[in-house]
Amino acid sequence: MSTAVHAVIALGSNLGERSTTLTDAVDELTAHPAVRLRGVSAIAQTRPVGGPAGQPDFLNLVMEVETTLAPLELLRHCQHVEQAHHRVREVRWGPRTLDVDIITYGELASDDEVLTLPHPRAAERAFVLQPWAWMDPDATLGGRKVAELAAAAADRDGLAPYPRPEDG
Ligand code: PH2
Ligand code: MG
Ligand code: MG
Repeated sequence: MSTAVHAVIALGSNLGERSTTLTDAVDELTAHPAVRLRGVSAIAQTRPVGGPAGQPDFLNLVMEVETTLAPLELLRHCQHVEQAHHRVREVRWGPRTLDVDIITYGELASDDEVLTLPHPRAAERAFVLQPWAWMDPDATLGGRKVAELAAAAADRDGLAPYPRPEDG
C-alpha cells in the first residue's frame, strides 16, 4: 500500500457558470476513491493575469487533498475533470471554462516538463496564494509563508472575495 500524500490543487474559471463549475469540479476531483478532500478555500474573483486583453474576470479557489495517486496519475485525473467541462485549449492563458493545476504534491520538487512541482509560477500569483492562505493561514511554499507571498504578489489588487450565494 502506498502512503497518502497531501497535494494542493488550484482551480480557475472565466467562462460560463463559473462558481458552479468550480464547486462541481471539487466534487468530481474528490469522487475518485484514492482522493480525499482535506480543505477547500473560499472563492476569489480575480483579474486575468496574462493572455489576451479583454477576457472576463476569473473565479479561483484552492483545495487540499490527501491522495495515494502518483503525481502523474493525479495530473491525469485533473485533466479528465477539465475535459469533462469541455475545456478547449485554444490560446495560452486565454479564457477557459475550467483550469485545474497541481500546485504542490507533498514536498516533491520536480522539473519534469509535463508536471513541474511546485507549480513554477504559483509563488507569484495572488489568485493561487490568497485563496490558499484563506484555507490554510500557516501554509508555506518554498520555505516562505503563503500569506506573505500573497501580500507581495503583483496581481493582489485585482482580487476580492466572491460572495457565496447564501450571502445574497
Ligand atoms: N490562469 C492562468 C493565466 N491567468 N489569471 C487569473 N486571474 N486566474 C487564473 O486562474 C489564471 C490567470 C493560466 O492558467
Ligand atoms: Mg493555470
Ligand atoms: Mg492548467
